[in-house]
Amino acid sequence: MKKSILLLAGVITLFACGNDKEHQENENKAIQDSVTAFLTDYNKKYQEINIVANEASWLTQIRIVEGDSTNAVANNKAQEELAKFTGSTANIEMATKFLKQQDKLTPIQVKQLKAVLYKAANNPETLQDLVKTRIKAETEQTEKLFGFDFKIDGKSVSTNDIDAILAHEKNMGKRLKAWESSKEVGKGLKSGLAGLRDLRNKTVQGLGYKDYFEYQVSDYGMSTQEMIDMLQKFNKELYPLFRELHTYARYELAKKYGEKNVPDLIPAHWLPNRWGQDWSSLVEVEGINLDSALKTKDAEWIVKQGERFYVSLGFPELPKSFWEKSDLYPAPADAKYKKNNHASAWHMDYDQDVRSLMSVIPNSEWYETSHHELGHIYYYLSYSNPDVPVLLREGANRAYHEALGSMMGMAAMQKPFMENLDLIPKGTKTDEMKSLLKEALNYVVFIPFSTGTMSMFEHDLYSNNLPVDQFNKRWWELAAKYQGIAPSKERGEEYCDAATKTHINDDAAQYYDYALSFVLLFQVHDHISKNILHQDPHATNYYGNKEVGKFIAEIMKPGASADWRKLLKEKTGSDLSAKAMLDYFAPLMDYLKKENAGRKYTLPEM
Ligand code: X8Z
Ligand code: ZN
Repeated sequence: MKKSILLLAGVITLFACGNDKEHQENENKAIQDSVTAFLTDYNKKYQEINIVANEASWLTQIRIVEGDSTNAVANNKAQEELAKFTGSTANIEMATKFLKQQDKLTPIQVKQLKAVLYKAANNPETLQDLVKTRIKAETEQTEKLFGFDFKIDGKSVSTNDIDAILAHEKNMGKRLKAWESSKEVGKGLKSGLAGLRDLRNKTVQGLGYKDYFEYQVSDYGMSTQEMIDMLQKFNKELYPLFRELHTYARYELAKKYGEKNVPDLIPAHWLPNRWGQDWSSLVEVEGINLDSALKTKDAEWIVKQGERFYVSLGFPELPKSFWEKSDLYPAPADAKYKKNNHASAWHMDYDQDVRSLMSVIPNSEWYETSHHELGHIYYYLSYSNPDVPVLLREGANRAYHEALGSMMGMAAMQKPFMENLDLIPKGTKTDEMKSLLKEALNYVVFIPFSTGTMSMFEHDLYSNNLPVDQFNKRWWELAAKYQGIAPSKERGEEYCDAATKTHINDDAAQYYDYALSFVLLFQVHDHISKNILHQDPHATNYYGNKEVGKFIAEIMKPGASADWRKLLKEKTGSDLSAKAMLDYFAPLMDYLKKENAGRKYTLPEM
């Protein structure tokens, strides 16, 4: 008897459970349907408005004509429209309301709703006037930066001209002039930067972010402190090697320029890059001279070669419109306009309209950069598929977007790859340690710049409200501390050397993306080399390997619908870590210690 009562109770419970479950499922379905309706509409409008906004923005970057504000005015209007939509109170309220029931929604719905709120925070309707002012200030800043007429001895020069001087010129006077000329643009950007800092902070404070730095970092699902800790960790891990490189560079540069005194801090104009972020052209590896090999090619070959590489891995050819609509080469010297001289990749319509803005000339810098930009382009194309809603057509995180193209650029500069392309004769005997040194002067040297000088400056700027009369002082304090470099003479507050770096103006509070991307790219490269190619990570040839292509495409395809941490673990078996990068450069430590024996180290041991 008892048994049957129990049994009956069980049946009733089960029945009730079934009912409950069904009820719950119906309720969830109803909510999910309303969310789908909202998101379908949002995605469609977001895409439409972005097409107009991107087109307007594109024009302001490829054609900057002094005294002609047509493009700027049109751009401001288009950006305002986009801001009006993304920041609309109605959209914020809907997304917030739906997110209150997030346990009833699908993960991809939750991700999209969060993306709606994230985008809204940059443009809240409640702060419409502020947003409008910020948009105008941003357009003005970009025009000033890229409309600037760089001059040496009164003669206009391009940034490519300046870079060539810094890469090759041995005459110190000429180097200094080129470097100083490259910093003139900062003067006119200082007040704009201070204004933008305030406007950017105030807009995101509207939706509860402490400041713009915190806002940008939150895109990784991290707090400011977590990001700073991670950056410092990576910098610390690479520091012993950087310290050796710094010592090596001081002595080698002094030798190269015939300077008897080896300075404690490297004079900024001694270095082959305007910001000292890449010192690789300091070393030449006998037998591998990519720059001279590329002299026999033209600029178009460089970009086409990038495409051939991706196609060889199984990626599609670039859409015809890429070639028709991109702006890939420098403006002619006598052009009546200027263009943005920094490389970028554009996803115009969140679908197949992809473009790149570059100023490619046939040298190793642009060879690498072309691979980098095409990495963005193939990422765009990969996630533009029906499984990824428009709102999530972004990288798994921003660092992924930077990493994959940079990885292809690095792979395209390894010896077996270049032999395969006949960029160097097959069977060339080379000094492998020298090659590794050259690579370290690029990838390792970049870490203190990106984690330190750039990121700490922007953290000070946005989170600590750095006073405008300390911008330049702080910039050089950080450059000394992290990069071990210094200007040749005191640079007062009339300058704003930080603002000569593109990203400080138009990609604010995001430069750590690149630091993380370098760490990430070595992690992914390590996996590809060892587990797919079964080759030494120092000497790989990705070319034509469809397995490698498949692996990269699998990372790209889900875009931001993937959780970046899970994806990394799934794909490489580890969390984000500098281990692969450290392993890669480990053989250099002993070599450099020997080279540096008897030399004075001027960076602290730490
Ligand atoms: O800005 C870039 C890319 C933009 S898509 C060309 N990079 C950083 C820089 O130039 O400062 C690539 C690596 C570092
Ligand atoms: Zn990039």
